[in-house]
Amino acid sequence: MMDHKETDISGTPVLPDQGRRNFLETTAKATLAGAGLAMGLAACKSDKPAATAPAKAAEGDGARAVAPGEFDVHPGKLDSYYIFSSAGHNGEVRIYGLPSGRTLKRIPVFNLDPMVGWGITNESKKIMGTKPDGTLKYTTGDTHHVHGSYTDGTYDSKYLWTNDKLNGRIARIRMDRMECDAITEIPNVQGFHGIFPDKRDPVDSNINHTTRVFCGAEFHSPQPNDGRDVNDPTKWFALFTCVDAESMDVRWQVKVDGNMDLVATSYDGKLAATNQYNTENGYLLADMMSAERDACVFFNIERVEAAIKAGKSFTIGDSKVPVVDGTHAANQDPKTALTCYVPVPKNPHGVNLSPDGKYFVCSGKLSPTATVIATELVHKWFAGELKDPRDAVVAEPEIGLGPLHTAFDGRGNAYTSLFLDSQIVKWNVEKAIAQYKGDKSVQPVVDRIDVHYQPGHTYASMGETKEADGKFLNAGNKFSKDRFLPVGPLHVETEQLIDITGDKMRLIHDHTAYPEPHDAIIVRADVVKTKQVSDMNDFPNAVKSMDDNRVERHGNKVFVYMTSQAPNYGLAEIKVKHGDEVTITVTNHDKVEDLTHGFGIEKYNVNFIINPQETHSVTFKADKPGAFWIYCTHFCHALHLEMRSRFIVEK
Ligand code: K7E
Ligand code: CUA
Ligand code: CA
Repeated sequence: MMDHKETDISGTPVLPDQGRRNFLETTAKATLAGAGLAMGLAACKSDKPAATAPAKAAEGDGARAVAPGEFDVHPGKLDSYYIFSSAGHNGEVRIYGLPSGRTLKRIPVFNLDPMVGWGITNESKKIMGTKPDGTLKYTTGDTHHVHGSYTDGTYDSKYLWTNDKLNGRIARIRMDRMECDAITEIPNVQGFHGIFPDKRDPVDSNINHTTRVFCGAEFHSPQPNDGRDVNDPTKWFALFTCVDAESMDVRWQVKVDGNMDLVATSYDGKLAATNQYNTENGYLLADMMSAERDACVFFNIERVEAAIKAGKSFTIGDSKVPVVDGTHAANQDPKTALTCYVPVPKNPHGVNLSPDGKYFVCSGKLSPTATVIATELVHKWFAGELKDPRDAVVAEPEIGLGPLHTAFDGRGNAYTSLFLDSQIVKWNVEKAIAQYKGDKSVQPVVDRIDVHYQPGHTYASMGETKEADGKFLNAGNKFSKDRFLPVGPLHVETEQLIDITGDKMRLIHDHTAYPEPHDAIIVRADVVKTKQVSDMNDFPNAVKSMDDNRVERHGNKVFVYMTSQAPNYGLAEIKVKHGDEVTITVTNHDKVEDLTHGFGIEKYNVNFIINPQETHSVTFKADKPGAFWIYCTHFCHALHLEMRSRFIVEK
């Protein structure tokens, strides 16, 4: 649309982004070369499928351009999809609407959030975890992946899970409220990266919903990590973990050779897969890249659990979690093996399952390929009917430079993000299989589109379910550079929405994201069911009646019970003594949807909200005498400014 114009519709100069893309590609390669990757990339370069690939897509191609307004969501109209997105080292989970790209919510999880009061209220601190002195154990986190619970192979709108790569924790979000309700710290792991719920019970196939969540660990660490072996990384190893979807308890772990990056699960519940980039067990970058091939490891879940039942497990340090041995050495016989290591080209990244459940695709990263592994053949290997795990590979098309993650449209096409090429490449899985079988006339790559710039994850609407609908694809780009107004050194990131309904991909628009999202899922709006007004009875500490407004003293502990109802707090004044430990519990009696109140105390660092019919509490020390206003921080009423109470701390 803007191809031959120097200004866009508003008269703003348009930058020649194709050149920019090439520039970035060069710098990215130079940077990697500087890190010792020159060899690998030189190989990539010579293997570049340019000769066989169709001409590069020009984003501005007039014939395919998105018409102005084609995907607009007009004021008052609702989006047709939700995106549930990770937020990276911001530690939260975010919700956007599609196709508008509008931000709908930020759900604090591993981070502090004074708007909500996350990490401030007693209820949220209990979920986040505290030290013996009552302060938070961790206040940071790094979310990379968000996945939803499944029933019958598609989202059931019950739970979301996300990982904390930084402190080895898994969090659950209940989707009726879109709030975090549980966080579990996983023992003896570091670099907890990939996460994926199962979709069916591996033993009882009548249980056709999520019961377990699998967690990979990217970094090797001493086992246990109590000061032993700190100077001998050759003794370190990594554990694959299963967490119970309901109780959020850690069920079991598997010791592996190598490491675990991303995770995917089969629809029959029997297999979990994880890609490994460090089969070398290296602890220096050069060592992690020394082997020509790494692996995609498959876990036979039923056998792992049978081995634990049979008592073939051990424990590590203080952890009571049973651990079984999934290393090569302990799993030589396929018929009893817990793990199957399928070799793939060196240092792969994401692993994703096709919506028909037939293929796991490992993206090459350092190799310009994607590796297609047939689910059925992995089962065959475990049955002793396939000699070499590598024989489970049914295709390995060359698709471009720096493949990271793959999404699917449910029509047999895969879409892989190419970090170095700054593109999304569309390729056909069956064509790739035919080519691998020797048919030289087929070309698996069917389309490419430039994205801006350096994409990490790409994901499609309902793409990780049996209901993949092939409508939208999002490219989460790591560099935005010239796509938005500059705002100082830190750029916002670009999420680019792409129409994948036709043969050719079409860029719909850029939306911004505060750094830095990794993976996300796109869920049809009608699937998601939330509740806008809570039930007061769900809060055990609710101050249920206006008559219950009171201050109780037990020694130097003071308990304040109060209500809020626009535009009043139940107590106009709260009196305590200097040095008291004060617990204030507030119940919002307003029943009207969207009528949230805030609760802030001047100079006391207290700030949280109470949604309709909810109850929250805070505990703190009255460590300075004086009079301090409590005020409502959340706009609720014409008399919102007058909604106040006095907190009196007597000398
Ligand atoms: Cu590729 Cu952590 Cu899913 Cu980032 S990971 S992009
Ligand atoms: Cu209550 Cu503002
Ligand atoms: Ca490697």
